[in-house]
Amino acid sequence: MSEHSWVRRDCDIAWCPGCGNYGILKLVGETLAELALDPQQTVLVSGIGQAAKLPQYCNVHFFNGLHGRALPPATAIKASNPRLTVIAESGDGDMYGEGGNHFLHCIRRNPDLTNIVHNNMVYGLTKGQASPTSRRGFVTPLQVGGVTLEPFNPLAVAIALGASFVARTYVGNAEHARGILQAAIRHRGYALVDLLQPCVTFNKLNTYQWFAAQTAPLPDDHDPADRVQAFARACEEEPLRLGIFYRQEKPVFEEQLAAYTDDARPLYERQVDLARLAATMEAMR
Ligand SMILES: Cc1ncc(C[n+]2csc(CCOP(=O)(O)OP(=O)(O)O)c2C)c(N)n1
Repeated sequence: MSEHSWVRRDCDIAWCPGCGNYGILKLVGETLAELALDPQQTVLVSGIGQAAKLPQYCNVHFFNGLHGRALPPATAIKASNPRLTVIAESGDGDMYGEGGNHFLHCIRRNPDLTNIVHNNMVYGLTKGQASPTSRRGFVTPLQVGGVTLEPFNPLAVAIALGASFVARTYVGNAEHARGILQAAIRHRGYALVDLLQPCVTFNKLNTYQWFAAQTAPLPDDHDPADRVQAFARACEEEPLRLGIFYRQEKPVFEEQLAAYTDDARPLYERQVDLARLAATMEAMR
């Protein structure tokens, strides 16, 4: 499978020169190739935004849905065919803002999917408004006096909810990011990768230099099985730690569905019993 070109070379890419998304696209392509995944069995799912365009630049099955709504279809795709590798990816606004409710409850469901969040701390597509992860004081055309809100802390929230895999990495550290993406995709259960990424056009605060100075690996003695330690480190802001904060094995959503109790065949392989469906509809009239 290694000869499959995961990244398309036959389309124009609508990202600004220097955008961190180019690095993420390269990383995703390299990681899928290194894991030797079958392109026919791999699905990318995204919402709306610059980050959410990524699946369109890949040679892969994808579903590009509504703003903030990547996780529900990703969960459904995995449930209807658990053999697929499902990756939901989008921006920080899409996943933590408009999609915040789905983010919380997807963690509780624990479907076996990877959730890559391109975290550039800004709404890029709509030209630079503050996102949930924007830092305090960040001045935008809308937040003219600077952001006054406390930034949303996705790692701390995910750990508090008992997410089964929680990691942060930075696109400027490709080797680290590749390792994290591999581990997240291999992990069985919901895996959050908060992937820090500069927006060179609309975020002049959180630049490549800022991320390089502001990030540092988790200490060598960090134990990803220790939830309290993971939570404490997720709450640190200076530096922003990189690595696998927390990891645990727990039952996955699709495995527990009643539809799979007596029948292991994926839902999409089954015939709908039209007579039974008609009777159910009739009973509801
Ligand atoms: C319900 C709804 N609200 C708002 C919008 C407008 N909108 C589209 S993309 C976007 C922000 C995207 O930001 P982010 O998810 O951080 O991704 P980025 O563009 O920075 O990669 C917004 C507000 C929309 N399309 N739908």
